[in-house]
This record gives sequence, structure tokens and C-alpha cells, in this order.
Amino acid sequence: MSPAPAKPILLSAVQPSNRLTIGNYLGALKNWVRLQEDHDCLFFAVDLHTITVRQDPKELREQTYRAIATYIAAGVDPANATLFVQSHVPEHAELAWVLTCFSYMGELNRMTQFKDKSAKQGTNIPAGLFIYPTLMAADILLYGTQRVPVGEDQKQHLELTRDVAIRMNNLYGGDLFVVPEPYIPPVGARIMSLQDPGAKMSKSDPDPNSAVYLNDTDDQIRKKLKRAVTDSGSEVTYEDSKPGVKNLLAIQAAITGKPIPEIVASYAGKMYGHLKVDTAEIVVQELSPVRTRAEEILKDRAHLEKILQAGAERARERARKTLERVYDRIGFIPGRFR
Ligand code: AQP
Repeated sequence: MSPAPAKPILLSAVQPSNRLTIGNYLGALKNWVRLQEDHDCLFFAVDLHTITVRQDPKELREQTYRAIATYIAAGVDPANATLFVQSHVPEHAELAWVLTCFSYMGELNRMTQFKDKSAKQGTNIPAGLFIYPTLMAADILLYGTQRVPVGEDQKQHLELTRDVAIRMNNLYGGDLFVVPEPYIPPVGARIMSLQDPGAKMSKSDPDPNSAVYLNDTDDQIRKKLKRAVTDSGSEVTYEDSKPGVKNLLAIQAAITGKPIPEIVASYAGKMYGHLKVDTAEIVVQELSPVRTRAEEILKDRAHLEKILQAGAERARERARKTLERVYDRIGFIPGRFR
């Protein structure tokens, strides 16, 4: 095995299943930019994951380009982080098959995300939705990842990744896989729906007013925040009984880096309307340059494709070492890597 790199290996990704939201930006992208300084980072668009539910081919292709352009526009440096698209590195699908064979039906059955997502599918539930966690495990284990930033929703999947890695290490040698740890970034944010602040803001929410998308115009952003559902009462305070107000304060804090009590204090004697208008301006200031840069990057597809090709080559170089070791230990004859 090659010597451990000096910086901890960190991996994170977004599904390009729709336009990215300010939730993806504040919960993932903005942190990635900070993390790339002191980590060996792999950031990618998980297109293989998106087809666990039906996607429109043209849309999927556009959203995948757009996701990568947005990562770069937000500040991810392709010369520093390894930036790629999952389907360009076939080792992900190959290792996922192996891990599927070492995972148990009972384990996969317990995944709450599977229960939630399959409930929306009616009678024909794609099998990919069931084995999704083994593909996520492959994403992580291929690169000797030490740290995976995870929100609540993905904690169970990371636990499964660790269990399967330990199971296979016990069978085939302790150095087969690095067992990854969850990583809680110093600045975290869970952004809620603007229309139902009890639910997470999601790019797949059918109501476009529930989310600010990263390619919304300044006017659209202002309108959406103006219409954001707030709560009864009028005093701006940060408490669970006011989830709508809490969400707007959290958005401001995640962007400005100011402590919540300081933001709350600045609204003494003011109304919810002030909070909405200010939050809209803070969001516009933050997202407008990202949107402009992303549009610029998208205009030069050839350049974007070059970046992706270089990223995939770097990723494959690393991924093949792990897969070669796995194939060897489980007893496949050499040939795949000649
Ligand atoms: N609302 C959010 N607040 C904070 N972070 C969020 N993330 C997503 N939504 C929020 C973070 O974005 C990263 C990638 O998420 P994903 O695309 O892989 O899947 P997701 O978490 O299921 O995101 P969505 O937007 O809700 O997608 P759909 O609607 O396609 O299922 C993760 O780091 C996640 O924490």
C-alpha cells in the first residue's frame, strides 16, 4: 500500500437530480471550500445514485454539468480537490457489487431512507433504491476515506459502510479497507423548507417556492423569501416554536458567520418583514456571484469536460488500487487491471 498522505482523506458528493438548493450550498458546498485547505478532498456528482428513481435523460445531463460548474463557482479548486462525476469512474459500480454481496438483507431493510423513498414509489420499487447504501459504501471505501461529512439522513448509511468494511477486513485482512469516521464540520447548517419549515429543504420538493435554487435570479430569491412561511407572533426570537423565523436566522448565520444571539439582538423592536427583507439581501449578495460564475463556466463545455476528464483520471488511479486489492483477496484471477 502507498504511504498515507499527509492530509486526512475526506469525501463528499451531491446528487445532480435537480438544481442545487441553498441547503446544498450551506450544508455542503460552502464547507467543502473550507475543508479543501487542510484535507485531501474528493468531491463528485453522484449520477449513478440519481437513477435509483426515474430521471429525464436530458435534464440529468444538464443538471450534472450544472452541479460541477456550481461546485467550481462556489470555490472548489479542481487543481487541489479531486473533482469528478461518479459514472466516469467505473470502479464505483464494480466495488458496489462486491459490497452488495457482503451486506445483509436485514441490514438494508432497516434503512429509513429506503423506507421513506420506497413508500413514494408505489408497487414497482426499483431494486437500486434498496441497494443504494452499498453504492454509497463503495464511493467511500474506494478512496481510503477517513472522514465523511454526514447529515442526520446519511448517518445510518455510514454506519452500514463501517459494518461492511469491518466484516470484510475480518475475512480478508485488516488492511483491506480504511474504516471511515463521520465528520461534523465546525460550521454546520440544516436549512428547512421555506414553505414547511418542519421539513428539510430538498431539491426534489415539487413546490419550487419551498427552496432557493442556486440559479434563481435575484428577484426570484427576493420573492421566495418574502413568501417564506413564518410563525404567529411578531417578535424575532430563535426558538423551536418559531421554526420559520429560526430557519431565516440560521440562513443569515450560515452566510455571515455571525452568532445567532447577535443577529437576534439586531431585530429588537423590528418585525418579521424586516427579517425577511434582510435575509433576502444577504442571500442575494452571497449567491449572485456564484450564479454568474457558474453560468460563465457552463458556457465553455469543452473546458468543463477537460476538468472532469482530469478529475476522473486522478480518481481512477486511486480507486483501481483498492479494487485490485479487493479482487485479489476475494480470489478473482488477475486480468482486470492489466
Ligand atoms: N436542507 C439542507 N440543509 C443542509 N444541508 C443539506 N444538504 C441537502 N439538503 C440540505 C446537504 O447536501 C449534500 C448532498 O445532498 P444529496 O443531494 O446527496 O441528497 P440530500 O441530502 O437528499 O439532498 P436533497 O436536496 O434533499 O436531495 P433530494 O431531494 O434529491 O433527496 C449533503 O451533504 C447534505 O447533507
